[in-house]
Amino acid sequence: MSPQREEARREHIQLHMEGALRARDRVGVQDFVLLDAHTSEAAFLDNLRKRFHHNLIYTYIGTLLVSVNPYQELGIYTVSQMELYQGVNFFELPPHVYAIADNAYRMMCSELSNHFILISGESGAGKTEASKKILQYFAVTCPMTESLQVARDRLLLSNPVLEAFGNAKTLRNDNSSRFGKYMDIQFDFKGVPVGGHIISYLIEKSRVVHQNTGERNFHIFYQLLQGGGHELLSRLGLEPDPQLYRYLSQGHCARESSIDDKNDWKTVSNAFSIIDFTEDDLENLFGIIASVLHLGNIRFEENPQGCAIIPHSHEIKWVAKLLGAPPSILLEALTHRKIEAQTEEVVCPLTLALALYARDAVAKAVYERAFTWLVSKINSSLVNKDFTKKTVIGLLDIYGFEVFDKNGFEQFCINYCNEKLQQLLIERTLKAEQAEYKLEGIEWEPIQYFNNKIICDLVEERHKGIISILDEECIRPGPATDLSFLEKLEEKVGRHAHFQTRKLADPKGRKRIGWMDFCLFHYAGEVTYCTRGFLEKNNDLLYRHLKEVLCRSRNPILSECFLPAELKNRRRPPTVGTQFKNSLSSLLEILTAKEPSYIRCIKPNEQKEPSKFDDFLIRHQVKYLGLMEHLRVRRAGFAYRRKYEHFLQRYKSLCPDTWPHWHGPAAEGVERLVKYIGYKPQEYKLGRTKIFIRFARTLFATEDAFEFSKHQLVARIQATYKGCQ
Ligand code: AOV
Ligand code: MG
Repeated sequence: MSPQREEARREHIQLHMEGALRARDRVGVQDFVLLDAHTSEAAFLDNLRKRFHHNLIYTYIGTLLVSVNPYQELGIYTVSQMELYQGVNFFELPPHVYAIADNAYRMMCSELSNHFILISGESGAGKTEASKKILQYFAVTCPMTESLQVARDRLLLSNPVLEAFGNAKTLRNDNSSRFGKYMDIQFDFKGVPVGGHIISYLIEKSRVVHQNTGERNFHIFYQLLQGGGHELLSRLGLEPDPQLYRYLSQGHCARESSIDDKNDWKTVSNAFSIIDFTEDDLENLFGIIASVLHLGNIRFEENPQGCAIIPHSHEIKWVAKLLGAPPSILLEALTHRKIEAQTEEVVCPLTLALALYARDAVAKAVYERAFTWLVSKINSSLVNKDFTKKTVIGLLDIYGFEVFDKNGFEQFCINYCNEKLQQLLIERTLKAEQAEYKLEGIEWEPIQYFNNKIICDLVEERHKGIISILDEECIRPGPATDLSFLEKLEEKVGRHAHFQTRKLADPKGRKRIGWMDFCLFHYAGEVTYCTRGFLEKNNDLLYRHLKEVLCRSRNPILSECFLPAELKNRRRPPTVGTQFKNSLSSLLEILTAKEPSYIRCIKPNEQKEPSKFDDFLIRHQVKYLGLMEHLRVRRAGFAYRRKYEHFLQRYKSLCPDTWPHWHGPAAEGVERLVKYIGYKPQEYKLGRTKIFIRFARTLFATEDAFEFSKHQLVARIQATYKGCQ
């Protein structure tokens, strides 16, 4: 670090320390642990509110970061801010997402361990923004070689591309992630970012064909129309006005003042050129995007026999051209269905409703597969084979918990995913922490918390959970419907404490109406789901006839995505619910093998407005995120723990008794060591196999001392402790 930077940092720290006490009453404390011993929920909120009104959006609970979305640019993400946080002990500076990133990075470098940063919170709380800030932090502050600059740029630029294809405006968030994303950033042994890998989870493909009022389709459609330019659009047979396309105008907000599609197109085009996409790749990709828009505009009519026909061929011609299929075959596949009858195949015409279903199914399928292709293409540009020994920091940014007036299969999956992540957090913090104290023989007063495992089980348990019941209905011979699915739910999980069904009467209250809801009491609140569409979306059926057309497509992306082997495979693929369940379970395996850091994001108001702190809304989030329980465990517990052997190995040079060798039991060595360097009895406890350190700052001070020269060692450590008391 340059002397100037060091100087600037020290000045900042001093100012911060001096101001801290004076400011405490006015702006709150930066770590909830510093609040009075029996902090009430009101005091917790008060602290959050004070800080928020002073634009201090970050607060710690120990090492967990709580972040409140400011809905305004605060100027706290500059390069000089990044430099300030680089290599600094966690609690020296005000809380920041950069401190979390830096801490994970430093731990990774010093212990050669793998880490992940889990960012959670409801829709619009600021997860995606936080994950972008972290990536930028690494890009700016990590050491870099000239040859690896491209790898770094690709990592950064994968974001705008994936957001264009995977994010959309919803009622909750103008840039809502409609897919889950886990990104490993890979580092070499010097801490240089050398590559990455992305795993995507269940994109909300129903959005391709339908959006609720006030919502939009995926950004890329609008960007292409607004920014693509005359030449490209005419090659794709498109007009710039999004209102002309049925798939883009159902939400009645194709043009949105907060979104600059034209400018975003420029960012995405630039990103594409750096992530190694060829002109052909892009032409084929946009061909697929355009084909979806043309598909949406295909109109069907009914002939006297009640069969669907397509009266105008304009759109069919474009779809056929862009998907690389003969128009007549495509036309037949959109209006007919092949059915296997014993030894032969019979072709029968589709009704109007089925033809509409088939059309939408193609649009969804090609978009979904193009998205998967996009992710794997980005991954191949992020691969770095030159580095075999790598450590990683994983960033998880998923769709947040969401509740709308009407919630369907998509919300069910998204909220289930959030339940699983909450469960991971509970397992790894509240539960594991308390279990460890018990195991290590540390005296401990158990702290009660709500364990949402019961809800996860309700959704995913084999043979008994909602997904299994749904799957059973999907494969059951005979007429299964969304209604019969609901009846099965009532029968099998109807008495579960977190489940309820409501048979709704029509507004006049005379007769039962055909659709019904069920209600889940999620950890984050009650959500009523409408079962309409559950079976269809879980089955995700694409008629064989259409699959054949896509498997023979001359669009190279599609021919990569739809392999002929799919046609031969007569076995039913796993349902969407089961696939999602399995992919979440592998995600949890990936995460379980790594060291965690947590960021809990809070949404301050529903109106997306700056400076508006909605007490009711925030109290609800504080409650369901379990922040009070975290605080209690953190306050009563220990910020850090190390195996005696590891602790001794690292810090033995700090004490003449243990340096250069300690021959007795490691536990005794550690005891001598910490007494020598002046740990106060209340600062630590000795367990069966580990030392437990109550405050992170104690460990940081020890770490500082370790890095300091041996001559200055004792003086420095004593001074540090004086400062801490
Ligand atoms: P999300 O990822 O948590 O929602 P985002 O990260 O997309 O939420 O944040 C929503 C919007 O809030 C952003 O588009 C910004 O306008 C604003 N915002 C969030 N964080 C900040 C910040 N640190 N500084 C300034 N503005 C911010 V979702 O993907 O819907 O679950 O599914
Ligand atoms: Mg997001």
